[in-house]
Amino acid sequence: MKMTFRWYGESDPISLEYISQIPNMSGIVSAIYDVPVGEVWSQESIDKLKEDANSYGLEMEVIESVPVHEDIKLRRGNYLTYIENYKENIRRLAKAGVKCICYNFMPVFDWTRSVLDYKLEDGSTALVYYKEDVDKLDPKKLALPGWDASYTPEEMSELIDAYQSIGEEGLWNNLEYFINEIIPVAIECDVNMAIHPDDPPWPIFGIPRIITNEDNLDRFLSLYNDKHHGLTLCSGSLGCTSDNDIAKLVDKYASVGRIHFAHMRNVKIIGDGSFEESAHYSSCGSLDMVDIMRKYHKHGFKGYMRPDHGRMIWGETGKPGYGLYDRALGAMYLSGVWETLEKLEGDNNESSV
Ligand code: DNO
Repeated sequence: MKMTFRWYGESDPISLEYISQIPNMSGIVSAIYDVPVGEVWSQESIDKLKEDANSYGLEMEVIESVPVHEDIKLRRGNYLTYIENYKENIRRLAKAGVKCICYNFMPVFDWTRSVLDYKLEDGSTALVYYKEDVDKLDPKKLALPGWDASYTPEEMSELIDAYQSIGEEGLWNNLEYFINEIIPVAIECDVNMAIHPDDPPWPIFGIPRIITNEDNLDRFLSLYNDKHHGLTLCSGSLGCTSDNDIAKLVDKYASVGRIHFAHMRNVKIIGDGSFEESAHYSSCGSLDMVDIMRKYHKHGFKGYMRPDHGRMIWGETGKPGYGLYDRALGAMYLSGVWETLEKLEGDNNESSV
């Protein structure tokens, strides 16, 4: 396992130096942020990102995300050009030594929450999703960090209608088409493509979402039978409903080498489709983080891991979910669990000789 940390480039208030000071940190997870969705990233900007990371002793082997243009997800308009651009981005990233690309196939909206700075009892703030508040939101007027904010309300309305009319099966067809186009390039470049599950893993605003549960992950993986076609297993996204057993999913997909990127986040399930993000430590939320780590370890997981969203603690302000302190605590906790598992395994091996 290689521990990594998400970094939003030069505009990120957290410096590469700070990231490099977190013990056991192997590299950053980043992207080129100043290029419109769907366009080709310049080789210079990719190389510069890598050099910046390397100059602090950090690798740049994971990209999150190369976003998928809505025309591809709807298979309309300029989708053929955007798919060619996507392939070119895979080639260019591979040239810079990237080994894993995270992406998602969520229509219009990326991760969705009702409040980004909900005050918890201990004074820290966290991202939360309260179903009844989300149900009252107007998707045409929403903009959350990480979303493509370039749509006008009219464009947004048209997009939402378009997804409602293709429905889940239409989205599956378009995903299959996209996968059949890009995976051969990923194989050629030896880059692992790792889809991120939908967050939350259920339809919102009447728009279909399909990367949501075990059946759909099975269906997704069966679209292309090659290990370069795999998953970002996000414990927090899939784990905000008790219908998904994260340790079981990790056990299943790590055993066949299809998890390339592990997002580790704990969540507190509030019931009836609501949840609060919590500190990584198991008893702070609903997930048994050690059990999940144990499953990765059991299968000799060699992929990348990162602490996912953190709370805001110790007075820090910044990008919701992506402050330094709580994510650094998360990274250390996860590295500590991993080191323990490694050493216990060593002990077991010795005692069995
Ligand atoms: C949330 C993230 C997601 C993720 C994309 C991957 O913080 O986990 O925004 O980066 O969905 O494509």
